[in-house]
Amino acid sequence: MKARLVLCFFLIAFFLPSIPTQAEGPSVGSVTIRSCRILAGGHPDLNSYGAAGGESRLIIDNWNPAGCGFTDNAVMNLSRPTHVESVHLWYNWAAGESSLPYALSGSGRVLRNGQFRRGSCDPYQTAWCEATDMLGMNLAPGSYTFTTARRRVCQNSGSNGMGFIRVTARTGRAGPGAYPGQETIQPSQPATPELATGPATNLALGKPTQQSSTYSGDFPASNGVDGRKDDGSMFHTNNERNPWWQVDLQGNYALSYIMLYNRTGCCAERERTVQLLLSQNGSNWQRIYSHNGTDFRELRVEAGGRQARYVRVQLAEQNYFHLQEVEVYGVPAAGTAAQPFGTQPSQPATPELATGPATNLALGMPTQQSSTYSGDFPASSGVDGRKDDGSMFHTNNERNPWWQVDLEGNYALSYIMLYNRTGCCAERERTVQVLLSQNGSNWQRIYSHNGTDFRELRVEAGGRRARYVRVQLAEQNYFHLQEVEVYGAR
Ligand SMILES: [Ca+2]
Ligand SMILES: [Ca+2]
Repeated sequence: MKARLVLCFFLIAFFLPSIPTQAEGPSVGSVTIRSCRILAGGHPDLNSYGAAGGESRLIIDNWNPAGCGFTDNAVMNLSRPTHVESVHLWYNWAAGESSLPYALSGSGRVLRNGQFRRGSCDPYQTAWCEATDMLGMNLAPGSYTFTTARRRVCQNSGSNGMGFIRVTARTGRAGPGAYPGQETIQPSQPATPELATGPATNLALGKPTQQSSTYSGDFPASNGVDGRKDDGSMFHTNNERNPWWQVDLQGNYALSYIMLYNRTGCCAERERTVQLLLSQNGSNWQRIYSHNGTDFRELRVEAGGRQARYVRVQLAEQNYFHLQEVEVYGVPAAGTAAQPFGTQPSQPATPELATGPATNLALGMPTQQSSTYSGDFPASSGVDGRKDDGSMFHTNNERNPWWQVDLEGNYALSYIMLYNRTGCCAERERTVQVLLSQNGSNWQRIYSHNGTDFRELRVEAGGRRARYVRVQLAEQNYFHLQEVEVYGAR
């Protein structure tokens, strides 16, 4: 067990590239990352374990030493009956946080609502701690998903969108009776009554959104998933025919129900014809609900376990369309994995942009930032072509710090690339937003990051025209990026 913890600290060292010299210090001995038991790269499977059973040991470790962001789910595939003893993950705990709720599901059913509890911590980075839950469950072969209420599961680039988990278990003999006196849970087995109430996680919270038009910058599409239910936090389209709003859950889920929260200060009658549509690919939609023409404050629409990645609400008439919030509840669909973070809903580029332009329009152009941390980190470092920590822009620690570039002409933008700091502190950019403007005064927010760490982030601009590109944090913090690149055409 002690050796396992030592390995954990090395894993932590790779979460935080800023501390390798500490993690390689004498107190953790001569173990290196190569000593870690990488049993099955991105697709953990007990086939690669191969023991006859009976021995308790680490059986799944889908870590690999690549870039790591945070997601809210991890998948394990069991190829034989298994007595799963414990599940572990590691992350940077918030102050005062001691447990993390999760749901274990198989075949779209919740098998267990558990808690990861804070355990041993890294001696140097004391907020980085092991999170453990003792399961003691006998699981039949199949695919199982751990879903956490917050994005705390490490997702690395080689995991096909799946999070990072470690599982200790004993394998059993195949077939019934592998564990005398204990029932083996089948992934397709109905959940026990106390679990059938379903998980309480709002799948839409903080996910990427779009709307057919935006009434004003105060009411972007992202207001529909910001967790606030008040008129100051609505999405709001223009008055148009069949206006719509949608959210990308970034993975296929078996949906239980959707909650719509209507405007309260006025105008609730505009939502009388609201419809709800689902899609697995963002192109083919299935309408599952049409409202009956009455006013509502809160509306619950049953989804009956239908699978979807995209949820759209839309009016069946011409009007303004606004809601304070949309919540989506369900569980991960079996055998699917979330898309890598940072991806956007399918948004076909215009033909001339689809081939991908090669010129970085921002390179060497005039820049500004809301404040300058020191003379070593001017705004112009964001467009000097260098991607290293010695060439960052860097603001003070302030509310909603921003940086922007003037392209000195309006362009139809294809996409924007953000390159994050690498030596440390990448987590400061978790709330980054991208805004566009044609005149430097009126801004349109086209992207809000989902709260995960990133190294490189590509934000699709869908051919929108802009002269000014701004990046900004949605919170108080220092703000720094190594480089910002802008691609598009005249
Ligand atoms: Ca809201
Ligand atoms: Ca630079």
